[in-house]
Amino acid sequence: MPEHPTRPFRLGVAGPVGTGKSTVLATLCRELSAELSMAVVTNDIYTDEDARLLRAAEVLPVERIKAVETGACPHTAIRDDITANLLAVEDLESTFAPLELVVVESGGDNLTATFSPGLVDAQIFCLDVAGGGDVARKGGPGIERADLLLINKTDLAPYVEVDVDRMVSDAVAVRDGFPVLALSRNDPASIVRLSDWVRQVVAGYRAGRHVAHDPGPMAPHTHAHP
Ligand SMILES: Nc1nc2c(ncn2[C@@H]2O[C@H](COP(=O)(O)OP(=O)(O)OP(=O)(O)O)[C@@H](O)[C@H]2O)c(=O)[nH]1
Ligand SMILES: [Mg+2]
Repeated sequence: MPEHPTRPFRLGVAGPVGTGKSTVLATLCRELSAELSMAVVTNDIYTDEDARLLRAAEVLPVERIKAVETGACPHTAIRDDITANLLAVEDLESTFAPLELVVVESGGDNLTATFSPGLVDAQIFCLDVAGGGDVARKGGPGIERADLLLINKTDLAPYVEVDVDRMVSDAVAVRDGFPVLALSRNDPASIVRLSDWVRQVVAGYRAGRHVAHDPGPMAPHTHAHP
């Protein structure tokens, strides 16, 4: 546990493709960058599309947004070999010292990808209602043990016939006390709850109370091609 943290708090945002991770980063920058000195790192497989999206949204000065092109399955760069991400984070931390919060977006992966605790101090796992009301029941390390689980895009629930309350309670049931938050970029109250959660973990980190924990890896597997 860091008694006197000497570097900024590092927060990861992971989750399946298109669940709203970049939008969550943009929201956090909008809500928190006036009170916390921030920078972000995005991960894409082949492009810097997410970084360009965030730069275009003008949520942070462009030079505080760095892209890592993983060239491989996103989980590789956030858990198996975190070197490229650590270099990007450390580069931002030294260029813009003293930063207070660095947010790292994983490339969109499947339900199994989580950050190494060597890269981030806490992680958010992002699902959305459009992925289906039963996803929260499917489990996996991110859904069960990320520091915060988001059930995102709740404004779409009526269109995809998903019961948000049910999805949240399904998630709560598999999370052993870890928090769950229903979120929509169109719901200001939910954005306040998300921002307050981040404020609270950053404050705990600064006070030396934050204990990073590992949601655990995906099941062993290989990437061999015939
Ligand atoms: N209706 C609605 N759409 C949203 C919300 N958040 C994000 N979106 C939309 O969902 C799509 C995907 O959002 P992104 O933030 O790019 O998702 P992502 O998880 O970063 O996507 P990848 O990085 O490609 O995995 C975009 O069209 C967003 O505009 C939300 O709260 N409500
Ligand atoms: Mg994205």
